[in-house]
Amino acid sequence: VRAVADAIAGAVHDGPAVAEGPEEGVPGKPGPVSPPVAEPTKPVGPLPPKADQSGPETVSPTGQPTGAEQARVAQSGAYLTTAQGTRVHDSDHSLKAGPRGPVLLQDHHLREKLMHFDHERIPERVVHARGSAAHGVFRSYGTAQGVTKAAFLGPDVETPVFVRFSTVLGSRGSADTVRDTRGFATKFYTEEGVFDLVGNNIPVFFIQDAIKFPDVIHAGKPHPDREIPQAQSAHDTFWDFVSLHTEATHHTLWNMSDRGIPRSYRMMEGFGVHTFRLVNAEGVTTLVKFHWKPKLGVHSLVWEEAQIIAGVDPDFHRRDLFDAIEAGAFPQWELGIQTFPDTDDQMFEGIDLLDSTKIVPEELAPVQPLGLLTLNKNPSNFFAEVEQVAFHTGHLVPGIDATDDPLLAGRNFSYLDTQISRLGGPNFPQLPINRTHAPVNDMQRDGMHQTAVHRGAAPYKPNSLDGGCPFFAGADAGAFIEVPVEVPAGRKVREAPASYSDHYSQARLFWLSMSPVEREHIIAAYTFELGKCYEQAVKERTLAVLANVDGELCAQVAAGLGLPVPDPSEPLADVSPSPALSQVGRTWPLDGRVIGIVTDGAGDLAGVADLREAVLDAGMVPLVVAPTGGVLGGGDSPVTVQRTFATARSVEFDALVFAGSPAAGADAYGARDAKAGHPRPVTTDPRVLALLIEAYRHGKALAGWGGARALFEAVGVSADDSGVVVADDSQGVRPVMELLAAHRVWERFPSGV
Ligand code: HDE
Repeated sequence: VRAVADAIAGAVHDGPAVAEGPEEGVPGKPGPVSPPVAEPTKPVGPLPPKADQSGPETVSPTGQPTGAEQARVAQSGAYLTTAQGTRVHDSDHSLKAGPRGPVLLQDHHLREKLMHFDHERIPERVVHARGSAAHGVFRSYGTAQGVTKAAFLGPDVETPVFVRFSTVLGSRGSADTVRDTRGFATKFYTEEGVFDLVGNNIPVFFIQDAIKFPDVIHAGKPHPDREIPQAQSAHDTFWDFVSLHTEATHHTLWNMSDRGIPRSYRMMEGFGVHTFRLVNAEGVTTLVKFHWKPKLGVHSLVWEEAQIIAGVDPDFHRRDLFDAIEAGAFPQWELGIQTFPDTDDQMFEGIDLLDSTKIVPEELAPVQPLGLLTLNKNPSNFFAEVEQVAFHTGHLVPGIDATDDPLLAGRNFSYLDTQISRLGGPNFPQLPINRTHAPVNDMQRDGMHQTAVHRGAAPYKPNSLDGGCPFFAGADAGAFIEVPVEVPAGRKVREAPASYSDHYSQARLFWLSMSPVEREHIIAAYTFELGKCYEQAVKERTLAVLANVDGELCAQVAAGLGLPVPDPSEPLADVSPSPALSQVGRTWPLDGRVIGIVTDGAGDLAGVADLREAVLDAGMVPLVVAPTGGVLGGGDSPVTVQRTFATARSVEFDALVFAGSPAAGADAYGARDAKAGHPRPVTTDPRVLALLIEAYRHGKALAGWGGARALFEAVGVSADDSGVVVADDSQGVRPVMELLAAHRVWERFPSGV
């Protein structure tokens, strides 16, 4: 084989691949031909697939390796081939009748290559199109055994998972940091089949009944005539809908809060939203709500930051997740449940558990931890895994069942349905990322994109021709048996229960639970979004909605819009705040936080190197910013530059440290005059000033030594301000790291951004 391969390689590399070049400039005589493109390296096999990314065995009729081996078969051998496995000797030129002649239809390689390319795209998800994902493992504590018989929730059981995070409204190529709800969908490959927990980072939804889903999404998506704005709720149709359809008020308030602009997927909570029904080995049922709690805490961007990032780095969240996992800083979440007795009315403390616009405050029902999720592996191929993964609320395992939440019922229909058009047929469970890790023996046959070669003559039941196989399982053999709950009898109606008409009490509860800075952000968000609307009636109607939530909120937004403050149309709800809803006031681990170290490239480089090490030791990411790229200094501690004044922007850092030349003052950060090759007498580089001013405005910790004081003063930042550390050397600025535990310097707000 090697000899044949070498011979072919020789023919390609060394032999005359194209006929002798015709003469130039002679009419009727062909001109010279371009030489074949040389390979840059010697032939080697493809990269091995990452471990454990394949599904169970499928059967090949010819005995070729399948299942776990399939990835290798899809891409093996050192030589380029057609899809039929025929080796290709040229993929750069079409087959032509002479170098300037017409292209020949017999060129199968050209035809196949273009045909495949023409069909590379599939429809993007109708919602949640923009997302990114990672593999991981869920380790159960075993604490849920009293309430569920789900095997993957037994003590110390480890289950492989795949988690996809997403925005909702934007297209596949839209920016990550737009104001929106985020999806948090988890596929557990359990031994009893796949369990999908298809949740969001916001615990409530805009609508109570799935029949309204097309309405809310049509309102939020770009206007159908001009297809703008992309990935935004700041437009007339969205606000038109949510001001008319007031059950959306609670979710909208969450979107306008800091929860609508997360700092990172790693720093988001997740919620199952609906109430689910767990059943234990004795058949006893419990109603529950699922929660994911991030180990790094729940943190957000500020709005101006989110807007800047959408231009500077639209892949900010995707990059953050990928980089953290590549660096070994594996993000973790604890899965927990709130539990409620499975009463006939399915109410808890006056809260309707079947109404997905309501939460149950954690102070009334604490979240009880069940296990730990760790994301530890990035996908190998974005399309095959992140695009082709198909979640479904109906993918349940024994011990976990649905409730009669009408929103959940609609979802249980919709997720299966959507895959038919998105993934092109009914066989999407056979795609590697969707394959269950449990044995499959269904009687589904044929269909588009069938990849299995099923055996047997009797894909029906009952049968005697295949020996009766496969057999039904009882509960003792791990069958999924729907919990036989009583269904309330009644007339067929298109109605909702009376409790569903409470649209404001929990919006008010959320508002009252916010700290002053979080309230300021909510007011600013409403003022921004409504300020982007053109229709006066839409703005006025939204103010009428806000009047029923809180007078101060309504008055402040009205002031920003220059509109009168309406009176509430109903009494304000008498509710108690839930302190657990606020993101401010606690401290969190520092892992993976990004600290920019800005140097003029010539100053205290030993100090920069020393600080870099200290940041790394603390589990954070130091990024050195200098006037130009390359390596600074030399000797024992050269410093590699990661960002230049041209590529750095404050928004990618959680804190900035300015390491100037001792006593050089503000001028230390000037740009170099490339022509002269030496620091020119500077006025301070405006890009450095922008770094500093933005970081200050966004409540980020700042520090500096050796002239930083003068630089800070040049932009009106005092060394005595909260969150500013000025010292004599790199050792002295280290306390800046501790400031990150609170995420931001909250004392700098309200700031007007
Ligand atoms: Fe979804 N939703 N949804 N949704 N949803 C989809 O399924 C739908 C709802 C959520 O990363 C679609 O495969 C209906 C609530 C996530 O692949 C679609 C209703 C919650 C994702 C669909 C809802 C979600 C989706 C589009 C109202 C939070 C991304 C593509 C009854 C609990 C999953 C797809 C991924 C995706 C329908 C409401 C979460 C069309 C009809 C509530 C995280 O089937």
